[in-house]
Amino acid sequence: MADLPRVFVTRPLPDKVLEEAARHFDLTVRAETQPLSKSEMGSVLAEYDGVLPTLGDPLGADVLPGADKARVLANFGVGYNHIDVAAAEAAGMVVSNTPGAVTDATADIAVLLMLMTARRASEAEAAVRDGSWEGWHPTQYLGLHVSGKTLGVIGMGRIGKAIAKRCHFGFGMDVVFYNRSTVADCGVPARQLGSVAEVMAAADVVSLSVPGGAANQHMIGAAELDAMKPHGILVNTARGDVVDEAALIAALQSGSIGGAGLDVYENEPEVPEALRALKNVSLLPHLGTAALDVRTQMGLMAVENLRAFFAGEDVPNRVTV
Ligand code: 8YV
Repeated sequence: MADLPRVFVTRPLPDKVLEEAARHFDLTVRAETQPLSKSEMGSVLAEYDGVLPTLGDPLGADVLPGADKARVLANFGVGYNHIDVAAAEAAGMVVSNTPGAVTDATADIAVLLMLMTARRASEAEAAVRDGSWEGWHPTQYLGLHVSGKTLGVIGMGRIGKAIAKRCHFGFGMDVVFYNRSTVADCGVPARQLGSVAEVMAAADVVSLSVPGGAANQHMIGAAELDAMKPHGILVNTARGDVVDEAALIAALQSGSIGGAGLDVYENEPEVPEALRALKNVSLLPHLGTAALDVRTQMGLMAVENLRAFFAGEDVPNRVTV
């Protein structure tokens, strides 16, 4: 039997994923949970035929050109803004991701953040935990009742549609959205608006589901935040760099927007002290897909992408520039 392709997995993954991977590859699984350094990644790319990287692993234009062995990067996750796909292609590599597997779980977290922030759950729970809750009264912790309000979606792809579906059918929300290209079928009645600012202005809750990276960096800045209603809530389960975090903090501090529910940050895992000090925010540690069956499905997709590549087949979830 021919030698199996040598594949490097950059973090521990669910058992089922590693068992499946071990059937197809000569597998090395790194035990550390945090990203590799650039020099470690350089060595991996020089030594292995394929890599199964994850969020935050350094695969930029400063690391990839040196790669002289690896031919495929099968990313674990739909977002691949940590990979410079042009540099990977120039180095002769195929890149893939795991769409679909992440959709529902990520949309669930967006809805969770919407409700937590609208109903002031983080602030109120903190009071229960620290013993400062004084007891019920009729005007305590009044929040935003989202039922029947308007949801704004920025980026009407798979995840945007799943959020819209939950909010429309679950909470009777109207849906407006911004998307670069025209989206004819959102799965729910929805109105496509011409700009991000128009959506920010029309919605009570705005949820972001566009990719991170240069194209969308600071898509939500001071001007867009300024367009929001004073009670408006921003939800971000996409990538931290889509939002100008300093501008968001300023808007939250001044009360020009109502609140923010965040699962992602500009410099994870750093979360600015000024953001953590605010009461009108809900802050989660990039939980989007954190469920065993979801992470298993993502991993199996990545393994299938690798298997197809090494079998000389079309890679099912290939991404290109
Ligand atoms: C993943 C995500 O957990 O799929 C994505 O793009 O943001 C997350 O839900 C992470 O990317 C895994 O690498």
